[in-house]
This record gives sequence, C-alpha cells and structure tokens, in this order.
Amino acid sequence: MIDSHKRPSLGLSVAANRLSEREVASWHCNGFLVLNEVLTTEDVALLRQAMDACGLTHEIEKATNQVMHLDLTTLHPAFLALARDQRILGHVVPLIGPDIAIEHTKLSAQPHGPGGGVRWHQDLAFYPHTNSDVLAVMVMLDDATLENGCMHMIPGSHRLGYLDHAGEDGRFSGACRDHGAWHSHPSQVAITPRAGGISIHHGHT
Ligand SMILES: O=C(O)CCC(=O)C(=O)O
Repeated sequence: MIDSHKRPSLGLSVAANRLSEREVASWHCNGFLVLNEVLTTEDVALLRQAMDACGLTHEIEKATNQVMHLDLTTLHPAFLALARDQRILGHVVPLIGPDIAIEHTKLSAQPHGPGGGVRWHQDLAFYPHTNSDVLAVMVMLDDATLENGCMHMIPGSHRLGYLDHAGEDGRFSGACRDHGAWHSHPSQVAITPRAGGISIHHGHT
C-alpha cells in the first residue's frame, strides 16, 4: 500500500513509466488495473523462499482462515527490495506521481478449502487519509483464480468516494454497509493475475 505524503519517501530515483496511455485511462475509469508478467518465475521463487525463511509458508499451510501479515518489509530484505522494485514503481508513478511512500505492506493468503474470504470494503476505510491518492499493489505468488478465492472489484466504484462501513450498531464493521448489494452487483469483475503479475487498485475501489 502506497501513499504520497504521510510517511518518509522511499528515496527512489523516478521509475520509468511502464504504463500505456490506454492503461492510465483505464485506471482513471475503473479504479484498478491487472498486469501480467511484471516479475519473473525466478523472482516469484525468491519471494517464496523468503516466505519459507520467515515461517510464513508453514503458517499458511495449516491455516483454516485468511492469513494476513503486516510489516512484511521488515521481515526479510526480499520484501523490502520488492517494494522498491522499479518494475513495480514504474506502474505506480504514472498513477500517483513520483513522491511515493509506503503506507503498509501485507501478506494476504486464502486457506486451502472453505473458510476465509474478505468482505466487500474500500481499503481507505481502514486507514483514512486526507490525501486520497492511495493505492494498493497486489503481487501474486500464485495464479489468482475464481477457484482459489480471487478478489472482485466494481469498476468505477473509486469515483463514489468514501462509503459507509458502519454496522447496525453504528461502529466500524470492516465491510460496506450495503454488503448484499455489492455482493450481487452485476458489474463485478474477477481479478485474476497470474503468478508474477500484479493488480493495482485505488483506495476507494
Ligand atoms: O486477500 C484478499 O483477497 C483481499 C485483500 C484485501 O482486500 C485487502 O487487503 O484490502
């Protein structure tokens, strides 16, 4: 997750633009992008080795619910290198500019079989900012498929601004209030990059 003001800059040289005009236009229209072959098979293998070294693979194998680990960049140098990778940043700079900071990093994994699942939400509801030029880059270590629980997005939902995430008791629930309506929304799109690919979504998508 990356934003452009709150945290110290990554101190990076400006990455070369890796997006076409059409992809940038699609971002502004839909609020997300799916890009394949950003990392190589070898890169993915190295990231998997880093997960093994940190005990994350073992944790995921025995999990019956969603696994989420914050501060990934502090766990292993390979994850920090990934956050600074020019191939990733070259896809981000054309969307929010070159002054980029990490808001947070996270490993997210679905369990094998039933269980887990993330409810309809906007990321920015979890960590509001005055600057809404915030986006998430999801780097896939497996092919994301319908069968293994890929994310879904509603094109253009980022243009609705912040949606209500309060539950019946008025407190933050972690999911959009009209959850059922989003769940059956006819425009939803399955986000299915292959391993080594990325998806990018706006904090309000
Ligand atoms: O892991 C997923 O499927 C979704 C993760 C997500 O929505 C999030 O981290 O904001």
